[in-house]
Amino acid sequence: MSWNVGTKIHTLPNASDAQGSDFTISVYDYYNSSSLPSFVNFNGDKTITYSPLLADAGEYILEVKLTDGQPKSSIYRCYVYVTNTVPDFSPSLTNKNLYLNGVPVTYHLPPYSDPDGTACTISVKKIFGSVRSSLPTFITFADDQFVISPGQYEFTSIGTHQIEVNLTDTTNQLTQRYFSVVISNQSPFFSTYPTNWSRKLATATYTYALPTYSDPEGHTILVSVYEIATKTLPPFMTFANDVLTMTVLDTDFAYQKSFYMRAKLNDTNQYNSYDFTISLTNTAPTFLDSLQTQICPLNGTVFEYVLPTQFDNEGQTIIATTKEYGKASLPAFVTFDGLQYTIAPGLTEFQYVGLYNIEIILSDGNKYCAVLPHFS
Ligand SMILES: [Ca+2]
Ligand SMILES: [Ca+2]
Ligand SMILES: [Ca+2]
Repeated sequence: MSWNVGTKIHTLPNASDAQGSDFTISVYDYYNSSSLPSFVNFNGDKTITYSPLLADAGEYILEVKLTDGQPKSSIYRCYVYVTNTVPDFSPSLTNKNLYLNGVPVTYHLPPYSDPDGTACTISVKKIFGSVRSSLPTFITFADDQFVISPGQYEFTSIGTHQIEVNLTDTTNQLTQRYFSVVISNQSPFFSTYPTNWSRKLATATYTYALPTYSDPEGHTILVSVYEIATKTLPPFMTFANDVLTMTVLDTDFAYQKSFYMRAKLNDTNQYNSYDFTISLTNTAPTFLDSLQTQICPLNGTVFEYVLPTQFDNEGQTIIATTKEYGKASLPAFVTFDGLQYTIAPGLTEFQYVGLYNIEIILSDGNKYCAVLPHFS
């Protein structure tokens, strides 16, 4: 028979002798025929009582001998197993995951017991590989309960911590169970992705506000913005209070391009980066109306041709220059003051009769357009 500790009564079957003689029953230890194990009691009749202590756990063989006083006897063997079972938890331990948000997490161990009914004691360790040490300072254990309480800024606590729980019954039967504490931190983030931005290169002060942002654990967020290529801000930009301020002149042609920018949100442990572009554009000046071919009869008249209005989208100063197309200057009978032509061939200057292609270039100092009015 086999059982955990505790009293058990074993009643032997009825016995008889073929000749009807009186007979006696004796019970003894197979290994020591002069005695019984200390926890076994036989009443001389049919009852064997087992009252083992935990210290008696083990395997035993008893022999039961029937004898009628004659040399003949019958011997029966009885196998006895006294067991001592380790204590354990039910249900098993569970892992604990938490974020570094300053809110303590408690973990009460599940119920535990020793099937043999003895009291259990618990000790806990941190285990790393085969190295055991006391619990980290941010984990305390008392009254079967863990309190996991890393400070909101205790970034050194981030990671996986393996905890060993040693459950021991009064006979030092040990069960080791494990669970892990995983402490995580998340990076701050923008509510919406920063948008690309483009404006004209006018004399202006522009602002670009970053989207709102937050940190899942409520950490303080450091915000920085810089040009990716130079790791700093271009000279015309400043950044304060989540706003980029850009102060440009319409003649800052060096800034007429796209700046590849990065905004970084950092809780000093985790960060997120967001890339966007800041662009300043410039377009060439134009005439608001088309130019007209001028036909000037050689009759001694002085003709004037006032050009249409010139316009630059960015408001830059427009410089108009002109010459005969393919030549270095205007024809000798034409003069230009920036806004109008004066065409004054002399009455008898027959050598000027013909078609002249005149080129005008409008420049804002950076971009220009060229048009060809015709005089004839
Ligand atoms: Ca036990
Ligand atoms: Ca965080
Ligand atoms: Ca322009």
